Amino acid sequence: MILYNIPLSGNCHKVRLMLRFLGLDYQIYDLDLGTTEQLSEDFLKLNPFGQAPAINDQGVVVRDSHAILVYLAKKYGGEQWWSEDPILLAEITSWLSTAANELQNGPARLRLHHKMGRPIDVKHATDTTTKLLNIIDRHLANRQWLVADKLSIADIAIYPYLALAHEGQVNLSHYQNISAWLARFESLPDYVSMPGINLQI
Ligand SMILES: N[C@@H](CCC(=O)N[C@@H](CS)C(=O)NCC(=O)O)C(=O)O
Repeated sequence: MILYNIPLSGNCHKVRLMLRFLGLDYQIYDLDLGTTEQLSEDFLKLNPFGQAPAINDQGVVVRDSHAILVYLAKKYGGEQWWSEDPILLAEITSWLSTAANELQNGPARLRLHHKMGRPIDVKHATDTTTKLLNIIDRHLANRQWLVADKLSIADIAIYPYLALAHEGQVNLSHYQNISAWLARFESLPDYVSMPGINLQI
């Protein structure tokens, strides 16, 4: 399997984590952003949106971090990461949507701004972040993991941009349940970090 990757991308880190947790063999292909390789004709054939991550699994091409998590869970992971129960499946999917929406438009966007200098609507991203963090912190008050009290792709989808939130000048110290969940996640066997993550453990 080949992972088309951007080293500093939290979205790519979701896939790197999942591949490690599943113990799968893979090669990393780092896209050269300096030459806008993500917009090259060859890469646009794999992902017309010109974004990483994408994978090529023996000819099966999947783009988008959440679609890749679903694919890997269903193909290689099974029920431990996923669920066939309609209610639990809906809950997992709701967190994948939160990762693609509020997490991306809140903490990830603030990181883009403060770390990479991208112009954004800071107030909107900050308000989105505050609302999101309060919701997740309350949700984690009486559970270890986001869904059904077991680790799933929901946790993997949410993890990187919360662990990187400090790079967007977001202070998580008063969100005690989130901090405990980050530490729990980072204690998992086969956990792998990325540049920018300050481990909570
Ligand atoms: N919805 C996509 C978003 C992917 C995305 O935004 N990728 C960024 C890196 S985090 C990217 O490829 N940026 C390069 C560009 O847009 O030129 C996913 O979850 O995979």
